[in-house]
Amino acid sequence: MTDTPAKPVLLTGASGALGRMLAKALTGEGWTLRMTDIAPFPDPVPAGATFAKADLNDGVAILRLAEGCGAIIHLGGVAVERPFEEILGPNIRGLYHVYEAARREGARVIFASSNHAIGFHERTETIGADAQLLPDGYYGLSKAYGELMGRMYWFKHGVESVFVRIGSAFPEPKDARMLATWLSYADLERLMVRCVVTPEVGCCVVWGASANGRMTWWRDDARAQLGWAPQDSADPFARQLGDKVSGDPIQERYMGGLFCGIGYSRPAPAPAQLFE
Ligand code: 15L
Repeated sequence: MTDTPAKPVLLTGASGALGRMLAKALTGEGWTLRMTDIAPFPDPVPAGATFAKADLNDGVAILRLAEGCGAIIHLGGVAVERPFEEILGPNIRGLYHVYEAARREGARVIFASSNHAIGFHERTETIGADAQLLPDGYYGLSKAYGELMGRMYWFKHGVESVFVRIGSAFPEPKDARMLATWLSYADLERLMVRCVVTPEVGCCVVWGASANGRMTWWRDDARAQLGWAPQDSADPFARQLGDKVSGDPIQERYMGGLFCGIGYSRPAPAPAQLFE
């Protein structure tokens, strides 16, 4: 049994894979969840939770859903690289609605950011949470924008945020890149708990990756402040996945992998020294 938040927690993107997992896990801990998604919730709604279908574009709906909530775990929006027009509504305008609701309620936002906000850093680098944002597409750009929005709401309105730069949250790692970036569901759940129940978080970044031996890319984040340390590791999958690489030099060069290669049209890769 973990600490139980005093107020309900709004969970956006509840019908996605991570939302469904967290809905089950957090209600299992006795949390009161208000869940929402544009898609119907595919499972039976767990005891302690309610579900309301809503579009992140609908600011009034988001304000109503957030009423009385102490925290918003914001997983909603487009979760893969897509054309700009598809990202704009859910990920940019929707995020504004989430932050406005948080401001009105005095709620904390736990924003599911992504490694794709920094995807064009090279895999040979080790970067801290304050490294330059280098989004690898429109999706990554929406995550970078979300972090900046959260920063503005903290400095201007005192809205607290944790930006969780999720690596690859799947039941199991799927390829050699994920031997570095994998975040187990159990580590993600424990992280979300700490993000909500830690008394003061200010506005901070945490890298969402398990304790993978190959995770040499990311360091210096807010995990100690949050009291979180990953417990799982992709290492047992190294033998079966070590050779599972794309063969594409762009994907293999940069942290963002596949997303970096989508629509890539530079004749030659960007020289790294320009970004130092
Ligand atoms: C993400 O942000 C995506 O939502 C997910 O589908 C994966 O592609 C993941 O990043 C990743 O980089 O592995």
